[in-house]
Amino acid sequence: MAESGKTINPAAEAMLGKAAETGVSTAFSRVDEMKPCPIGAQGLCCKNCAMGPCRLTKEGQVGICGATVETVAARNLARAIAAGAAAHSDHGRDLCFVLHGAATGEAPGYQIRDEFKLREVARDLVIETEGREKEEIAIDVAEAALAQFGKQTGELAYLARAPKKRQELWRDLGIAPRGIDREIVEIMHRTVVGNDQDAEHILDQGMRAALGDGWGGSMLATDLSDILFGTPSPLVTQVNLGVLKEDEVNIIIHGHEPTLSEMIVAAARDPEMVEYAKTKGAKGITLAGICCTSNETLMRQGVPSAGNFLDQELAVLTGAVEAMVVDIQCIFQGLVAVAEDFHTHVITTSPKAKITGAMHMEFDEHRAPEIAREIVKTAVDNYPNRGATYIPQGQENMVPGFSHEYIRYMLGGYYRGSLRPLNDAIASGRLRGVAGVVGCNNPRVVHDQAHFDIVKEFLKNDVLVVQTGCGAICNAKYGLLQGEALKHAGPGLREICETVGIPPVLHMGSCVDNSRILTVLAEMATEGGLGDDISDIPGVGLAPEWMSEKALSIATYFVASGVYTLMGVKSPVEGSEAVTDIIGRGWQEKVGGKLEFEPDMEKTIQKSLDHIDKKRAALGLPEYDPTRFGQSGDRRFSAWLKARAEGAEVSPYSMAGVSVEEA
Ligand code: BF8
Repeated sequence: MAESGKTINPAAEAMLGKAAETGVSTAFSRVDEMKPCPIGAQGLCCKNCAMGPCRLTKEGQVGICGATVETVAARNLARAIAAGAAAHSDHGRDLCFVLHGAATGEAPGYQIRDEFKLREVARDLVIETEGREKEEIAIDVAEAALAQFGKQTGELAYLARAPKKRQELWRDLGIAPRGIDREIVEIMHRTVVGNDQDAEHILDQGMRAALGDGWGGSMLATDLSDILFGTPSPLVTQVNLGVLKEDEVNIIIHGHEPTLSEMIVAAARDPEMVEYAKTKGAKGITLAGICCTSNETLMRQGVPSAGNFLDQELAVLTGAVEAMVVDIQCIFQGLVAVAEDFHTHVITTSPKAKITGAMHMEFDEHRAPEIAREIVKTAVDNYPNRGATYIPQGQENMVPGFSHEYIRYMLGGYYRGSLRPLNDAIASGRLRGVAGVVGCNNPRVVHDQAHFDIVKEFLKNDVLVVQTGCGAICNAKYGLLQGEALKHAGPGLREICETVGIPPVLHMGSCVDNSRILTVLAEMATEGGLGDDISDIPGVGLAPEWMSEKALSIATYFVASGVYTLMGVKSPVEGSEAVTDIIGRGWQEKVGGKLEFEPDMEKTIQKSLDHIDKKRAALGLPEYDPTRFGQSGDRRFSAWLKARAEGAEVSPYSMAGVSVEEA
């Protein structure tokens, strides 16, 4: 870890030095000044009516209305889940409008890039495809998708993608979501003063709304993004603040929706615009992403990433950013204050998110290419205003783009694409299990450290890791999202990755793309060999540096789908033993997954591996034994080459006799 003790990213450390020198405030410094409210931190502040706010401090105390500690903590958690589910789902809703516009021609600039996926989605939404033009199908898909938000009865169409057993469980428990919006609204209703006052019952609705996010709003956001912008497949790009260029116009795209950012990519790559940048003295235009906009554009367009959540203010501090273009979610208001010390324009674009003091250039999908050009031109025009710059050196290669479609393909091509080899690898013990390590950064813990330490330890233990969101960008910075990372992998994992030709950590996209992980888990459960439900799979979900309400929604839908999910930092309900028990032991009994908050990383790793081993045992799989498999092919080959270079008389046939130790 670097000197400040606040980040493990040397580029971020360099920028923190600059912030300290110049007295610029960032989240890294504000966190020292802002002690968390001890009552709110425990989940025990109730401000749902004007008789309070009631500040409960211990078990047994009640609010003015008589609400108990567990009711208050459950209501607070449920409301946070509702907010997170609303954010993801509203993102999905907007993509419905863009798809509709693309199909009718009212949204010029957008097109249907993945017709195959369109037809697949149409099938799942029960829309006729035979003999129809893609535009006709797309209009119906967009309308059917929109209807999923406002549905009042029945259940969401995509629940049918879950294993049969899981669907039945949801129905039996009464938590199968009827409509995406309805479940969110119902949480708001239930948590109004004097309404639902049974913690377990409130939190059941939390699961229902979260499932509406994972198997509804987020899954639609992912699918429609793929239809419009292409289903990702692996490519090579770069990450870290060093992707910014001293002699080019630097534009950062930050936020979540791919709709505007895709247009900005096109505008920034337009040769005319590049020529225009040259007239201003720049050598060209560099576009770089932050947060999930970055995930969206790096996996489809190869746009490099300047970093994750906590890197956003540091990027402006370089003095080399002409425009920070933001849309929705995870955007620090503090960006505007940092930008005041530089020439950087912070440009808000969403009708849903303005920031006082920022420039607003509102996005409208009906004239997206034009607006994108205006934004890029504004950035270019700002280049001559640039003062001194300081871009920390260093960037790393990464290979993003492992959509579930690509994972299926890479395991067997078009002809035999399936997850069978993955299941077999787990069943044989070559892979101990799988882990999804996702979510944010949080300045209350060391930037990037938990993500990196946990994932490295999983790799050593032959656990295949998939990542999304800021967790994925984090480990890309430290080289784990490329082939070279195999040096960290245990023998079985290494063998699998070498055979398939993949890095040991798979980037699966943005935070709404956690729905891709659900799809993979559902397919693993139905493929055979690993039980018949998601809760049977030797796997875990983690968000070790979470901070957003969206992470709580994600965690809850993973748990309700059967996944043991461990969150770091701190528990938002630590003031209530009863609620801690409901979401842990209680949910474990109900849905086969449990939600646990574990700030200790060593314990998190141990609990994860223990859980994976327990699931292996329950399936009757051989105990994990790292010595059983894989003297990896290329290590033995390297040893053979080395022996030959040193003059040893080795024939190609002796390769098998060279021990790994010699490598
Ligand atoms: O949705 S991981 S900090 S950027 S909330 Fe935000 Fe967290 Fe990053 Fe993407 Ni997800």
